[in-house]
Amino acid sequence: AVPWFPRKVSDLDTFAEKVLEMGEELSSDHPGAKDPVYRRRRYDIVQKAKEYRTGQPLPRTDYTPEEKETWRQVYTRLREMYPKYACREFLHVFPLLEQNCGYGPDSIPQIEDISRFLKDCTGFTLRPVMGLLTPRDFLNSLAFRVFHSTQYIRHHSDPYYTPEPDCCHELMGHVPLFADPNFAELAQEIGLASLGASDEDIEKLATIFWFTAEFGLCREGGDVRAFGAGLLSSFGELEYALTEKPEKRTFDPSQAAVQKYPITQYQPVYFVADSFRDATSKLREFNSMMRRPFQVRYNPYTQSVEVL
Ligand code: H2B
Ligand code: FE
Repeated sequence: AVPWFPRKVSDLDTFAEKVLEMGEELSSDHPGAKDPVYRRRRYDIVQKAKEYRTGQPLPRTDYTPEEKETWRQVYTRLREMYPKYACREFLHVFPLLEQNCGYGPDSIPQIEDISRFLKDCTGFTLRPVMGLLTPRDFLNSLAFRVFHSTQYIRHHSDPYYTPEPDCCHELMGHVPLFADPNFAELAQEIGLASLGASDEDIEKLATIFWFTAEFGLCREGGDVRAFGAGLLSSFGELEYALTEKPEKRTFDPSQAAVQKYPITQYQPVYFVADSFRDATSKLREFNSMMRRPFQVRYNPYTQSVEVL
């Protein structure tokens, strides 16, 4: 049997309450687990994500001075590294986010403003989310050019560490590339392949997502630069990834799909793409070999998926 999958963008509403971890609770080893003020704050922020439905304005958050201070520390440190380490497309978009979406060291941008901007660039939009979605749900939403974004921020006790995605990771790491047409196409391609895919194929696609959107590197002239959000939101790993220490292989989806990886340490292996377009065409070829008894096509006029 083919697993259920969303056919229209409003079907993504069914994911709102199905988060894997965190959500309203924090695990006991979370840096904020013993801080009742932090927990209360997280609870309030995720309620709005839980209640959000397609078509509504995205919830705005009035961030506290403490939250803004955490953002300022992360922003300042990453921002100064980007010119040396980030890929060309990221460096092109970042100043546009500063001009149009309230990016800067002194304020945490609002997902409503970012979503409008992305929609103009590539048709991508954001949705608020309580925490980690299943890989299937998360990837399925990319088929609709929808990215789920958390709005809470990591605990202030350790601004340079987070065990989960937070707004620093989403807004600094992921958002800039969703404004790039070629990256948007790559992300949607992973999403389309995930619709109704077997559990085995979802694992492969999630691993491909890991080695591209999270930890991907790309060639630029004679140089190698980062485009993965896991790198662009972690100055420690960003610097390490571009040294000689880790192994770097040319991106090949059939290899990347089955590569083992640690989630709590720096990556021992990275994949280097020639370009987003080249990665997309390789991915299409790989996807065409997956066993799925139907094809899908996205209809942007109706924001729905046609099954062929
Ligand atoms: N859920 C959320 N909310 N954000 C993510 O970045 C995310 C996710 N990543 N679920 C997914 C899983 C990813 O690690 C893959 C596809 O497994
Ligand atoms: Fe991520």
